[in-house]
Amino acid sequence: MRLDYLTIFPDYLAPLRLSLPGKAIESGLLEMHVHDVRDWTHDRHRTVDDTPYGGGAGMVMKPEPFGEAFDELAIDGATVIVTTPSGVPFTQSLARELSTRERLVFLLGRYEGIDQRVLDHAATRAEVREISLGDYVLNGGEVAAMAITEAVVRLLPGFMGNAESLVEESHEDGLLEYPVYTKPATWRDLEVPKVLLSGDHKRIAEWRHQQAVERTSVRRPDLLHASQATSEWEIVPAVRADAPEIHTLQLACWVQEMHENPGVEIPPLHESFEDTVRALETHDVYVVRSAGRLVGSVRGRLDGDVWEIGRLMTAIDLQGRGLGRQLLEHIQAVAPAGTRSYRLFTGARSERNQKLYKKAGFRLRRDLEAPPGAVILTKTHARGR
Ligand code: JD8
Repeated sequence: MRLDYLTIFPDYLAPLRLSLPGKAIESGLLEMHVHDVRDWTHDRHRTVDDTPYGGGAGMVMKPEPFGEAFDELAIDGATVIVTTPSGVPFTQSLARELSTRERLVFLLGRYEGIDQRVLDHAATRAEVREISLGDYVLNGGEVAAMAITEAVVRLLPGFMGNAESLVEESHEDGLLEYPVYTKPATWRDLEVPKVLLSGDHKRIAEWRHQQAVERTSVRRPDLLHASQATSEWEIVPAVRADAPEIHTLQLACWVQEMHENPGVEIPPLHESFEDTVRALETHDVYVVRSAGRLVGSVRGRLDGDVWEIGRLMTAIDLQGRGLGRQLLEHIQAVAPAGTRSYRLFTGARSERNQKLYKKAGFRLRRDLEAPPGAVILTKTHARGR
């Protein structure tokens, strides 16, 4: 990924070089270029601002230096990020979306902001995203750019030493983090919760989920409502007419999977549309729509007394809102009579998916033979206990 920053305070971004380990830049995973907008001025005072048309307090940043910078940096086809208090809120799901881009160009304003024609012109050459860090006023766009950079870059494949931890985080599944503890087991007469010392992974997963839900309901009920509000995303049985969108969502999810796990073999990528149509006959397939768009799907098929769950998929821009968890809960709930256990396959390196399933009580079964590049997770059905 290439990152360019246009600012009148280039030194303000110096800390980025500290937080983004050099090896990511050395390994070519990341390329960072900070530019001083004044370099594209031609007057003695290197002027970048002027009084606002229509009057009012403060100054506005002039368009010409930005235009010349765009030409020299050839921003065509890039994603231009303008950090501004009037932008859309920055979220984890937006971070994930931006992490799929090849190039980000940050426009960082000061004063009262940047002449609007700079954004309008950029939009004729590149994708332009106006993003706000939050509902408070800063003096410029640099701080927001640094936060967005860190949130995006750490999602790049191969960036975080152990991608595993990425999945456990707040906002990943629509819930805040559960409390964490480490040695010593007793500190200043304070004990670590006994369940965490039990070694019972199922009870630990349930306790952690409960803690996350409680914290979220107290501190961020809006998140809880958002994930509860999936009822607005009604999960319904799929029909033949859903097949084209299911196939499209499937391809999108596998491409994302390939992007997040370079070199991973994704068998379903080779499945045809006819395979998707046939699956509507051979499986119980469910879909979710939001504003008419098919945004999620999952399927199940009975193999003896095992309910085989598969193709759990959610649209990239809705990931992290608990929809995946909702689909997983639903497909378990609709398991037919006679089901004694659940089984599912996922990518051996798909930490995100494996965590979702483990959090839901599934266990990784290295003792069972899985297709190449995949792992099997199973869970006993209530009736099977
Ligand atoms: C860019 C100029 C200052 C803003 C007059 C104060 C983001 N969450 C956020 N809060 N503030 C910003 C932000 C502020 C900026 C610029 C981003 C460029 N200012 C202006 C309008 C009122 N001054 C931000 N992201």
